Amino acid sequence: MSENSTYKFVILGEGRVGKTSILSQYFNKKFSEGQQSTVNPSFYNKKQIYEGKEYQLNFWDTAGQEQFNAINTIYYQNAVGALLVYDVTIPETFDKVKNWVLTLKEAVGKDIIFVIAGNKYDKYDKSNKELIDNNKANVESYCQQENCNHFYTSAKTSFNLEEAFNTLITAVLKKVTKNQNEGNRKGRGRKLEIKEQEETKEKKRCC
Ligand SMILES: Nc1nc2c(ncn2[C@@H]2O[C@H](COP(=O)(O)OP(=O)(O)OP(=O)(O)O)[C@@H](O)[C@H]2O)c(=O)[nH]1
Ligand SMILES: [Mg+2]
Repeated sequence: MSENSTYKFVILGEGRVGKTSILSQYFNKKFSEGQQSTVNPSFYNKKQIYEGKEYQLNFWDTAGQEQFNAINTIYYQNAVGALLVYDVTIPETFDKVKNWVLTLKEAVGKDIIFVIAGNKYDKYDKSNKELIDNNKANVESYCQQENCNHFYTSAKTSFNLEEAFNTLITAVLKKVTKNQNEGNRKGRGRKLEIKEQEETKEKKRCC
């Protein structure tokens, strides 16, 4: 049986937090101040070599607006990893991330690997500093409790995007290869057992 080498990732978060902009910057090095709200989900593909093997990673962009939430559930089925995005200048969008985590775990399983991105960090200035800093302890304690990584990002300047994606991709591929290796070992173990049983039978027949 051939091993799976295509994996699905999703990017989730409240409307207008910057999901499409993050993907557009990371994959196409493009940023638009006038980015339109996503209506139809689409995906970006990335080829990734990990431990000498090639993987196809598909990153699905979804619409964050409430009216599309029912549609979203279809898109995150079978996902192995997720980038959860909030807008650092709107702390309530971080509370929505917590809801997404619950929904995601329910739909995909509690082992789903996710990274949280506090996006629009380029807006960290005098007017937003206090707001962002005040929410930091809340974010950190949640990430500690959930054992996940958090990055401040900017789709505008591409700040920390490589780091966030690399962390997510590496964690997923590490888990996937570990599962595959364990599966192979079990498979080989079973084959050995069967062979031994057959040899015993052969011996019984011959003598
Ligand atoms: N300054 C700044 N603006 C950003 C950043 N990321 C996105 N934006 C702006 O925020 C707005 C919304 O960005 P989108 O990428 O469309 O957000 P989205 O999460 O995909 O929104 P939906 O598709 O409606 O769910 C756009 O005007 C972007 O230009 C960022 O890192 N910094
Ligand atoms: Mg979008």
